[in-house]
Amino acid sequence: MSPVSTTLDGPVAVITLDRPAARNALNIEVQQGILDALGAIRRDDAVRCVVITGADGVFCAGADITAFDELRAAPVVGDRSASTMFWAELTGFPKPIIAAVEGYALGGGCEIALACDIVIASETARFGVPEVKLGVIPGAGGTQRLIRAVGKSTALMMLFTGDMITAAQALRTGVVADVVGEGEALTAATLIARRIAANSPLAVALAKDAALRSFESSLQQGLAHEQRNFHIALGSADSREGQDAFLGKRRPVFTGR
Ligand code: CO8
Repeated sequence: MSPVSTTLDGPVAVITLDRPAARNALNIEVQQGILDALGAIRRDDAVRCVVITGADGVFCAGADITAFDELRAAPVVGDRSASTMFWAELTGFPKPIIAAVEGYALGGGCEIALACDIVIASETARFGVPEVKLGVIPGAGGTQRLIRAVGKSTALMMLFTGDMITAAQALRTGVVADVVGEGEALTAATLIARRIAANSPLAVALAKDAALRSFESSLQQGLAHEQRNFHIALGSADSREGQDAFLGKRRPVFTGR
């Protein structure tokens, strides 16, 4: 049985990591499974938003600790392994991705959440980067995205101690957008995904592209990129449809063109 499953709920695709005996740890099969799922979703215009979650009350316990030798064997430069391709696809994905986190999001699991656009957590969720306890450090954005998400002091406390933070702390520091009751993260994330899917997919993709550019550029460069995307959106059929629908007091029907 595949350790990753995808279900379609109208325009929302839910990808579930399903390897509960190892707390959904990321072995090659899990990473290949998410990579394949994202590839199919990327090509399917009917899917407008993605939710990633974990089965059995755990998001993901990080890299598979039994498989570190595979990681050691990978070349430092030019690696085309499923792992490298998976992280590249996740972080460069054009459609919005929401992480629905129940239970532990540790190591690579925390890095998946940090790479998603929005994180919704249940009140019992725990986030951590315990890599130093294993003699390694995060290798998929954990040092870079965590510090941007929570600020220097909290990030370094987490990175140096390996201690977890609670959902409440994650909310306070901005790692997560909302905290819901235990067992409700997927439902809450899916509701947000449906609201996103009702908007112009082109405008949402342009907003994602412009907003994430802020991590890579100066303010002036980011503003110039925003202007570029703004004018692309303004010239789209979707922007005319949005305008007509508002003025005609009806629901818009967006096509992504
Ligand atoms: N990898 C492999 N197996 C795991 C992992 C994991 N990350 N996490 C849990 N498991 C397995 C356990 O070994 C156990 O297996 P078994 O039943 O056969 O003994 C089973 O899952 C259940 O685990 P627990 O009994 O520990 O379950 P608990 O609910 O008590 O605890 C925890 C759950 C808190 C998630 C706990 O299992 C834990 O701390 N796991 C490890 C978390 C961790 O350290 N993650 C970071 C991994 S490193 C990383 O992500 C980046 C690595 C970069 C590598 C570079 C290498 C060169």
